Amino acid sequence: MGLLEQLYQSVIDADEQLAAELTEEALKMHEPEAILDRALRPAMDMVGEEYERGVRYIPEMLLSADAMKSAVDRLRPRLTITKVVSKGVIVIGTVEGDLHDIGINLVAMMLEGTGFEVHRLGVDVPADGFVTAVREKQPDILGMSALLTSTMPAMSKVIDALKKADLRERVKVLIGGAPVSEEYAREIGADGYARDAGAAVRVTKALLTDSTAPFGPARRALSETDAEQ
Ligand code: B1M
Repeated sequence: MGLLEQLYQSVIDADEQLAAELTEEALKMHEPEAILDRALRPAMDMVGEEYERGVRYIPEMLLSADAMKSAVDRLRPRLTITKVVSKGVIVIGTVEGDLHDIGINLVAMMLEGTGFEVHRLGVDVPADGFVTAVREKQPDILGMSALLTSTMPAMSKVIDALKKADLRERVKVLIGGAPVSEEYAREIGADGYARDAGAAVRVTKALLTDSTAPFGPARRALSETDAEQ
């Protein structure tokens, strides 16, 4: 079994220590992004599939998440090594009712690694928590994550709350998470959507270089495909 395959298996087996060790080993020959894409993400996908099929239960899913986190912790120094002067301020969090934070933490790490100042609000953040953070930190971008179909509408509530607080035009809104789509982002009036952490960096950069966003031309930066051009 190859190293990345062993790492994939260690996350599925929820072996936290082995996952950390194998990640250290893998970093000697692979880029962190490759480790994420070829071992860690697929392992969590498999864990989710097994949960859906009823062959894995929540406590096991949680233990695999811990193994994934210990692996991601080993990647962190390599993902943030290029940190330079702040390119912009971002406030980021998982919406109300949602406790998933592995993906958003990766997004935060990648943004920090590219030189952005990131304020993490954590999980289960109510709409007024986002609004307060926008008022206090005055970020360029507000990032929201949702992993559950049932918590996606909370993103729309945050945008409504920003409008009510007269803050919507002061910040650009980026959303992401497995069930979220570009179509949904357009539907709720977000400025950007990113499929993964790499795309989040590209879309963030695109949103910040478009001085007339949000609303009109910001839509050009809505998807990572657009942002890549
Ligand atoms: Co949950 N869970 N979970 N879970 N869980 C999913 C999401 C699920 C798809 C599993 C399944 O059924 N196949 C399913 C959701 C179904 C749905 O609604 N569509 C599900 C469910 C049902 C639940 C519970 C309801 C189970 C229950 O209690 N009955 C419950 C809900 C708890 C709650 O939130 N209120 C629950 C609980 C949990 C755990 C606590 C056990 C644990 C989370 C631990 C943690 O995060 N600290 C957990 C886990 C681990 C998962 C899976 C297996 C893995 C998620 C993950 O970390 N993926 C997940 C199945 C899956 O995703 N395949 C599942 C790896 C991560 C790197 O990817 O999070 O997608 P991801 O992030 C990516 C992109 O989405 C994107 O970039 C990230 C990095 O590339 N992205 C952004 C994310 N946020 C972004 C923001 C951006 C831009 C990009 O801009 C701001």
